[in-house]
Amino acid sequence: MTLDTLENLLVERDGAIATLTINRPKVLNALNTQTIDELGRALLAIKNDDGVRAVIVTGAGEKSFVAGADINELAAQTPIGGRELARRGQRVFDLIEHLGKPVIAAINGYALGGGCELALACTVRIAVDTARLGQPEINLGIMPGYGGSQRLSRLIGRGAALELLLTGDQISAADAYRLGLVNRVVTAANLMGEARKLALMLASKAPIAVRYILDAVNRGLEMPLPEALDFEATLFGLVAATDDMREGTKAFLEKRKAEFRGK
Ligand code: CO8
Repeated sequence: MTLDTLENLLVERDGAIATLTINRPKVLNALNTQTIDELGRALLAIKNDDGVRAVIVTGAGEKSFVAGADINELAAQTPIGGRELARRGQRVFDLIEHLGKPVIAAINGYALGGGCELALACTVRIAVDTARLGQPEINLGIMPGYGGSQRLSRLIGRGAALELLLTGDQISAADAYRLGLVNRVVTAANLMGEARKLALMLASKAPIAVRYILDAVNRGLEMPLPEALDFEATLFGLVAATDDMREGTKAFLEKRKAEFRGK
C-alpha cells in the first residue's frame, strides 16, 4: 500500500489484518474533509488488496473513537457545499459497508455523530466499557448526514433510533449493547486484543463465502424478500463452485482443519 502521505490516518498492516487509526486526537479525532478523503484512499487500497482479509478501525488516544464531523467545517457550510460534503462522506462509508471484507469498529471512547455513523457502517462493533455513543446533531440544529438516520434505524429499529436521533442523548456502552448498537463491550485493556482476535478469526474463513455473506445481508436487506432470496440462491450457487467449498467439505469429512485459499 502506498499511503505514506496520509496525515490524519495511520495505516498498519499485520499479515492479513489492516488497522486504520483516525489520528486527530487534539480534536477527539473529528472527521474533517481531509480525513474523510484519506480514509477513502486507504479503503480503496485495502479493497483491491486480496492479502487483506479483515480490517480494524479505531481512534487515536484514549478518549475518543471519533467525536463527529469537524464542527469548524460544518459551521461554514452552504446548502450546495453541505450536500456535497455529506455525499462525499457517505461514499466513503458505503465503501466500508461494501468492502467485501469484514470491518471491525474498535470503539475506544466517544463515538458521536459522524463517529457513530462510521461505526454503523462497519460489520461488527466492539466498544470499551467507558465509550459514549450517540447522534447529537440535533443539538447543533442539524441532522446526521453520513448515513446515521438510515443505518441506525435499520440496525436498532425505528423507535430506538428516533429516540436517539431526536434527543441527541449520549448513551453508555452498556445501553448501546442492550439496543444492539454494539456487539460486545470490553475493558480498555482488552479492546484491541479482542478486535485483533476477532479479525484473525474472520480472516481465516473462506474469503469468497465471507464476501457473499456480507453482500447477501447488506444488499439483500435493501431488496423485497422474494428478490433477496433469489439473490441468496444465486450467491449460494456461485460459492458452491469454489475450491474453498470443496476444501471445506473435504476437510470436515477428513476430520481436519480446512485451509481456505480464496479460490
Ligand atoms: N469537531 C471539531 N472539534 C471538536 C469536535 C468536533 N466534532 N469534538 C471535539 N472537538 C474539539 C473541542 O473543540 C476541543 O478543542 P479545544 O481543545 O481546541 O477547545 C477538543 O476537541 C477537546 O474537546 P472538549 O474540550 O470538548 O472535550 P470534553 O471532554 O469536554 O468533551 C465531547 C468531549 C463531549 C465529545 C465534546 O467535545 C463534544 O460534545 N464534541 C462534539 C460532539 C458532537 O456534537 N459531534 C457531532 C458533530 S456533527 C456530525 O458529526 C455530523 C455528521 C454528518 C455530517 C455530514 C455533512 C458533513
